[in-house]
Formats: sequence, C-alpha cells, structure tokens
Amino acid sequence: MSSIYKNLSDFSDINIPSAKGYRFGIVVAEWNREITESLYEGAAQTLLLHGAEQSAITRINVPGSFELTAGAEMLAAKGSYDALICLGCVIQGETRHFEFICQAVASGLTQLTVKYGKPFVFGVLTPDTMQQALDRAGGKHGNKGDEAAVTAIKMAALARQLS
Ligand code: DLZ
Repeated sequence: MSSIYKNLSDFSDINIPSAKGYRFGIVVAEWNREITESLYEGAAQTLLLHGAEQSAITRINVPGSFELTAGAEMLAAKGSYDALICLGCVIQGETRHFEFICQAVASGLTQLTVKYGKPFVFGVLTPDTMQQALDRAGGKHGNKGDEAAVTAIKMAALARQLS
C-alpha cells in the first residue's frame, strides 16, 4: 500500500498503452500548492511522454482538495474527456478535517466514475507530514502525479477497448 514499497514513478515492469488520441482533464487543488504543482508537472509530463498531445490536456484549478470532485464534474460536463486526473495534497492535522476531506474526495470521484463511465483518477496525497508529501511529489519515493497519469492512460484505454 505505502509507496515506500514502490517508487511512484517506476513503471519499468508495466506495459503502458499509448496516450495518443486521448483527451485528458487535470484538476489541481491550490492548497499545498508547492506539492500540487509538482504533481501536475509529473502528470502532464507523463501524459506527453506516452504520446498525448499538449492540446489534448486541459487544466483547471480548484481552491482545495475538497473541491476536486466539483471541479472534475464541471470539466466532465463541458468536454468529452477520456480520463480526468484529480490532484491534491491533504496533510494530516490535529483535527478531523483530514478525514472528512479525504473521504469526500474518494467517494465523490468514485461516484463520478460510475456516473460518466470513465476514469476520475484519485491523485491525492494523504501524508502525515510535509516531508512525506515532498518525498512523493518528485522526491525519493517518486511522483504521485506520474502514477495518476499512468492510471488515467490505462483506464482510458480499457474503457475504449470495452466500448
Ligand atoms: C481547510 C483545509 C485544510 C485544513 N487542509 C487542507 C489540506 O491539507 N489540503 C487541501 O487540499 N485542502 C485543505 N483544506 C481546504 C479544503 O479542501 C476546502 O478547500 C475548504 O474546506 C473549503 O471547502
């Protein structure tokens, strides 16, 4: 489960389909911006690396991770995307805010996936500390943005294969 057992950017053992011809939406939370910008860079670069066109990638920002679901819904309702990638970072604090936000996003994105029949990828870091976040946003454990992009490509390809 934990990324200490897997580098989030290492896909050398996985066959990744081409992303050419697919359209991607990326929703980025502005909270913990230092982290979420790195997640975005990782996700966008990974999509491009696997054949996506720059013009096929649309980005929007939302205030915090709690708003990822609403942002993703707005984007999905407006355009025909093959996959939506939602990027955020919720750091465990002293209150239960963390639990509410994480559960709301996980459940919201699952509901959208069912509603639209296309992937809404959960690219949200949920670390205990800022250092753990940095380690997973281009640091020693790789970049969760890369992982989210690969998931988006694989699920978009699966959806097309089954359609
Ligand atoms: C309020 C809040 C807190 C305390 N922590 C975070 C966080 O660590 N990461 C994050 O993405 N957003 C946080 N937010 C903001 C909420 O996601 C949301 O934007 C506000 O509660 C307004 O709905």
